[in-house]
This record gives sequence, structure tokens and C-alpha cells, in this order.
Amino acid sequence: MSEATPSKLAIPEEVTVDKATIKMLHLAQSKGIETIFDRAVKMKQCNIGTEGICCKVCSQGPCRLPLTKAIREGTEPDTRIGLCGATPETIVARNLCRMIAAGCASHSDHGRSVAETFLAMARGEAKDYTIKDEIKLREVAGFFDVPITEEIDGVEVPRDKWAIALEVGEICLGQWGTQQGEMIYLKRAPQPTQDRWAKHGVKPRGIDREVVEIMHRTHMGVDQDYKNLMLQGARCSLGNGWGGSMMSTDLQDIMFGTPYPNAGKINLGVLSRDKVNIIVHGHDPLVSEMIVCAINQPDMIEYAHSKGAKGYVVAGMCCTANEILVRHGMPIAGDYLQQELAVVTGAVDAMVVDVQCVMENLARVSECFHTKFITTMPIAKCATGKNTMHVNFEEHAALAKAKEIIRIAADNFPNRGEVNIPTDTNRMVVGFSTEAIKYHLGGSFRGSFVPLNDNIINGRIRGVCGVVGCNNARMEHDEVHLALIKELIKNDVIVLTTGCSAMACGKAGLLTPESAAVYAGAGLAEVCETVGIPPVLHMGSCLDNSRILTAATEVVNAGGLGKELADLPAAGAAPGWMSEKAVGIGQYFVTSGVYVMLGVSLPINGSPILKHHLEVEMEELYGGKWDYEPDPVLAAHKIIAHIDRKRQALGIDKSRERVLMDMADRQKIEAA
Ligand code: MSK
Repeated sequence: MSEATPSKLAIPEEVTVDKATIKMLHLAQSKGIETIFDRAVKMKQCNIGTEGICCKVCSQGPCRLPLTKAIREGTEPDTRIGLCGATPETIVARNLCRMIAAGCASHSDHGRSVAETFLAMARGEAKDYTIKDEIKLREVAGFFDVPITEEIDGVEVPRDKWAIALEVGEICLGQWGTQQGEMIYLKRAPQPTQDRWAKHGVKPRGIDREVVEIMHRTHMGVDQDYKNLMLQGARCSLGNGWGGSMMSTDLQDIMFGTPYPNAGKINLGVLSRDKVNIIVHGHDPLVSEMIVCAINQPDMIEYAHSKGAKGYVVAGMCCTANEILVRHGMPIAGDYLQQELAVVTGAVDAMVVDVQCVMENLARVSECFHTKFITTMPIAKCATGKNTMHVNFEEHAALAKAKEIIRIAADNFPNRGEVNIPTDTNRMVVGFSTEAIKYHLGGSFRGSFVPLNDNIINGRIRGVCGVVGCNNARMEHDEVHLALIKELIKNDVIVLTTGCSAMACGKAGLLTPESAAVYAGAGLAEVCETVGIPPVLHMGSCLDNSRILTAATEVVNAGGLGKELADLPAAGAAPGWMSEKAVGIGQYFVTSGVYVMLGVSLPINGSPILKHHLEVEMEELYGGKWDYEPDPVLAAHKIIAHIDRKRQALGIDKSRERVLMDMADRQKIEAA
């Protein structure tokens, strides 16, 4: 157990707005258990690092080039260079590109493991997985030019799904290592967006190649042109957004089912006193899907009973949570910042982790309780903690491995000590995949985005904003998301959300259709009420941000709102991002033509020239750009101003004025 210094503890009511988190943080502190909230108070950030101005790509450094007040104000010339002569622009661009590479590699390597399992399934080597969405398989086959029909005895008949899956799996997996040409999925983007990419030479080959090329170009003494470096950052990001991530989302949908709206529950109160609690945490759903499948099998239920438990609760954490929530309605225990606090309940019999966003301190907190901390992926083990163990997950024996994990959890159930589960939970409606939005907004007979476009054009919906990403321990937990999102929906901007941002919304009750009447502007509320949707649509995990790209493309294709993604009255935001994945995601949105607002600055402030490139010049290249505003309400208004500029460019600003005038005029008439 590592104890927090009493004088340097977080004040729970000041670091989060979530009631369950406040309660559990008090409890953790009373037990002397340190969490990330306390460490954020104790440990200050490095100024040089946050500005991105530390170069450590060779052993002659690290070279640190702080931006002094005099340089910033122009009273002194900027003569800063590293030992090799590298400029601040080169150093900051290198560091940023390496963040993009790491983020893209994370999502896309997750995607690779999904593609490998998909192919193994198609070959009959991973028999516990199956094809759950054959319609999507056939649609995806079309993107890869894999035939979905065949001629038998002169008659055109549907081709066997397993034959299609085999071909799709082989082509898909090959996409990671494509050395020449361009990734096949890029053609899913609107043509003018593709034309921009071609013009600037940023169409990616395979994601593996683009990540390796970033690592090469940022090595000491290679690419020393910040604009050229950022072109490769853009190229790599597209390889993830329109490649590794998008293919992964599609293959997961085929194997596990495409999400459609369903109900779910969220927050630490979903844990149970009398059932075996298994938390599945991370991002890759290969393990969690099997655990969800196994808990309902008679032998597993009997096993729980034999240990004195009434059954199982499988609750998710981070984006593994989103994966099993949107497809199966399994509850979410909490977001990234709540992971240690879940263990502090004393009710978690097994914390089962796969990849990404798993704090190493979970191992320390687990050993303060009976909790087994179980790693499952060969690429993500943990050397810390007495309660830590590894169960190597194998796709060829997936169900058996899931049962092994479940038995470990059940065996641990009788070892519980004091249990403190907060009662807080909230209900939500989730699962708005691109397909689901299409059917929900377009009507059940013929799915279409046209009604959405019509409502944007007539001004009831002012625009669309994807609000995504993490919770960051340097910001007020949940509040940065909620303040931004409430301001957006109040101003008739419909919000698409994923990741931990979606969880903040769920905990605050924004993911229910009824919330539209409480929080949304009159126009958006009217649309939500008519079609029965929340003003904030939960689209899935952070990997599923690719769904926002496909939804935006559907909007372009539906007509009336421009020819490319950059024309749309739309924006993206990551108010509390912390992960390198968020940088990779943000860059693929910018490169796709989207204005992206951050609440935590990129580490670029040490180079005003590079900052200008990202926040101004990139718009000329791609139609999208980065921006930064820590105040969530101000950020919302910058987003709204951007949306209004796009509406004006499309010539639909007047329609919205008419909608507003209608209401105001009516009030005026009534008052007269
Ligand atoms: S889990 S990447 S903290 S969204 Fe996807 Fe949350 Fe960010 Fe991890």
C-alpha cells in the first residue's frame, strides 16, 4: 500500500462532480490509499515537457529550449537551437509526430489483433467466435471488392458467408502491411476530401509503414522541416482513422454485432454485494466478449453458486466497457479516472485487463484488498503487485480461457473483506452506430441521413459536434465534458460522443431521450422528441471514433451540406484528453477536414511557429485545424462560431435565423 501524504491530498468535491467518485475518494483517503487524484495534487507537471520543447532523440541531450518571456514578446530574437542545431519547430514537430505514431499504433495494433482473430475465425481456427452481423459482412466485402454472390448453374446466388469472411479477413489483415499504393478504405471518404489528401501526398499506405516512417523521420538528423514532418503525421493519422481503427470497428461489428440502441446502467453502484464482480477493463473486446458469453453458461452459474454467490456482474471500465455496453447492454462501472476507486469498493473479485489506459497503480490498490488483478494480453503484463497474475488469452481457446478467468474471480468471492459500494447509478440509451443513426433518423423502412440533413438545413439542428476522449486528472473530472456538451446542446448542436466523454454524459443523465427537454435548445429538443433520441448520441469506444467519420460521410452523401467533410457545420472536441491516442484521433479528424477543439493543450507551445501551422495553416491544407480553449463554455462558443461560419458558407444561415425569428417574433407579437 502506498500512502498519500495527509497534507497533499486532493479535495474530492473540487476534483470531480461525480457523487460516487467523491464518496469513494473520501473512503480511499480515509484508508490511506493513494489514487491518481492525490498524485495529481502532489506531482506538478514539467513546464518544458508540456511545451514540447525537450529533445531526447539522442544521448547528447536532452536539449531543452524553453520559450522565454522575452522571446515570446519579441524583445529578443529566437535563437534557440539544440546541440545538433535543431530548431524549436523541428523538436516540437518531432515530439508531436511521435505522439501521433504511438496513438495510431495503439488503436491499429488493437485492430490487427481483431483482424487476426477474424481471419482465424474464418479459417475455423477460433471456433468460439462467429459471424453475428452477416449484412455488415456483405457491406464490408463490397469495400474490398470481394464478391458476395456467385453463379451456380447459371443462377446468381448469395455466396457462402464463411468464404466471404475468409477473403475479407485476408485482404484486411494485409492492409496493415501495405507497402505501396494506398489503403483501400480511403475511398470511403468523399471524393473532394480524397483529392485534398492526394494533392498533399498524405494518402497512407499500410499503417505499419506510416508508423515506422515517423520513427525514422524523427530520428536524430533526418527530417528537419516541421511542415514536412507534420505531413507524415497527417498521413499516419489517416492510416489509423480510415484504416486500422475503421477496419477494426467493422470487423468487431461483424463478429460481435453492430450496435443498435439499447439501455444500460453506469457508475460504481452497478457492482453487487452478493454476486461475483468481474471488471473488464481496457479496449480490446476479444476477451470481454468471451467473458460475457461464458457467464450465462450453466456450468459457470453453478460455479458461482458453489462459492456462495448469486451469479455474476460483468461490468466494464474504459472502452472495453463501451464495447460490451453498446452491444450487450452490460453495465459500466466507471471511466478511466475511476479505475482505482472501483477496487476501493472492496467488491471487485477480479479486475481483468486487456490493453491501454490501465494504470499500473491498479496493481498496488488491488493488493490492499482481495482483488485479483489479471492481465490477459502477452503484450500487456504487469510486474507490480502481489495480487497480480497473468492468464494468457488465446483466440483458439477463447471460451476456455474466459472460463478460467471467471473461476479465478468466483474462487476469490469468499475472500472479500469490508465492502463499500456507492449506490449511485444512472440509466442511459446507447449504441448509436452509423447504421443505427441512419435507421433511427431516416425511418425504419428506408434508412437515410436525409432527415438529419433537412433538420440541419432548416436550422432546428444548428450543427454536429463529436465530443470524445479521456478524463484527465489535471482537469475537473467529468465537468469539462459536461459543461461543454450542455452548452452545445443548449445551442441546438447535436453531440456524438465516445470513450470516457460518453461515460461522463451517461453518469450525468445526458444519454436519455428525456434529457433533450431539460438541456437542449428548442430546435434540437423538437427533433429529439420527434424521433425519440437523446441530444447526445453514444457511438461507442474511442476506437469507434471512426464511426463519426462514416456518419459524417453519410451526411455529405445525403446532400445539401457541401461536397466534402470540411464543408459540414461540424466540429470535434476532446476537452479532457490525456492519451496519445487522442492526438492520433484529433489529427485524423483535422486531416479529414474537421475543426478540433482541445481542452488540454497539445505540447506545442514551445514553438509559436509550429502552433501557428497547426492552428491556422493546416486549415488551408485540409479544411480542418486544431484549436485550444481550456474554458469549456468558451470552447463551446468557439465551436458554435465555427459551425455558424460553415452554415454561412453553405448559405443556410438565414434558415436558422428564420427559425429563431419565428419564436422571437411570436413572443414579440404576444407581448405587444
Ligand atoms: S478509455 S483513451 S481514457 S477515452 Fe478509451 Fe477513456 Fe481516453 Fe482511455
